[in-house]
Amino acid sequence: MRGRREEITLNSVNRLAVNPSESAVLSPAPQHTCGTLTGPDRTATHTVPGWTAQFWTQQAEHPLQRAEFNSRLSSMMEVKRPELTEFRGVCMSHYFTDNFDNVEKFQARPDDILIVTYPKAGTTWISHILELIYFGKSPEVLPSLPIYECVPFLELSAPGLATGVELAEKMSSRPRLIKTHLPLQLVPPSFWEQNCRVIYVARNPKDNVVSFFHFDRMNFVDPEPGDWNSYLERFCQGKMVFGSWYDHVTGWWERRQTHPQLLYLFYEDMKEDLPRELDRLCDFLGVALGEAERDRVLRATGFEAMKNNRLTNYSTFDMMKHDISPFMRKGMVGDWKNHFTVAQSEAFDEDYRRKMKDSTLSFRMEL
Ligand code: PPS
Repeated sequence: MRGRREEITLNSVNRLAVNPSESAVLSPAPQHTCGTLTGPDRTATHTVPGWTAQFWTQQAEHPLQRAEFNSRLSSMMEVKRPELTEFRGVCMSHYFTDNFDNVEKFQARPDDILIVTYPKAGTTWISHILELIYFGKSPEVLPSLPIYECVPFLELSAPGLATGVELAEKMSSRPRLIKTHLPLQLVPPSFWEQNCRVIYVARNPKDNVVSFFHFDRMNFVDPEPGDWNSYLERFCQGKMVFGSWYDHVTGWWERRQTHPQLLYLFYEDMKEDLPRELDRLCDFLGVALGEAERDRVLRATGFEAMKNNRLTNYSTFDMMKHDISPFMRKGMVGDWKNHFTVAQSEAFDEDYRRKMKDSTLSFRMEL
């Protein structure tokens, strides 16, 4: 390769996307990775799935590749907020259904681990715990890539990004950790056929909806959230992307009866006593962690550690605007008290009691 390697910042990437006199040398990303452009101080990263890129001040050796890269980069930056639509009886947005033919046909492997949550229930937290349990000992296996590249989001299909299915299919790590927010009935059949292990994390609905509201304000892959009052109403009606919280948490809770390979965890339990829940998780997985490794996992998965870790805090994900609200926002139980009025809380509790009356599932709204 010719030329001097240029230090990349987000600004220089943007400049490159519009200035043809600058050059990029691009190559398909190795194995299961996506291409990532990283700033020298690691404060600005741009990810273009399917490509790794090195930038050079002299002429590009592969101008056609540069053109394709630039076109993918541009389409990625043009993501528009979707409308809420209905898909097989569940509210969704097209970013999670456009690729559904391939999602449905996805071939799970017996050692895949499916991480399932209703959005904002602790997906990233449990994903990082699992990454560290399986790959934390070997830096060469756990690449310095953001979590959304190491743990593919199966049903995601957004402009300029490799689909979750593509990412999962390219993964060479064993086990593959795969994330989904799908309600039970939409999960690809091969996960059941292969008797895969499933880790479900549920969070109390009041904190869950608050977290979802702030997330939708900053995440442009989801529909416009509107104001808090109308958002809360829509949550109670199940008119959210991925449908009703009630259907989701109870559907997966019932599934435990017929799928013993399903571990059902609660965000509140993890907040209360993470070491205890880590031990439960390891028992379920049949993994024995040494004392030092266990300590390392616990230290790295505390809220502050994950908030300050660029690989877990989504600061590199372009469709999220952290100046509106950070992805790692508060990470607590009971923040709903700062959002619900007394009247909203009473009405919510009444509705909750009605909808949950036939279920053995219960939640703690505070610790
Ligand atoms: S997503 O977009 O559905 O994948 O989001 P998800 O990761 O499920 O949920 C994000 C919320 O989880 C909080 N979080 C944590 N809480 C405590 N400890 C740790 N380590 C942790 N990691 C993530 C995160 O802050 C979001 O909750 P809120 O209430 O918005 O802060």
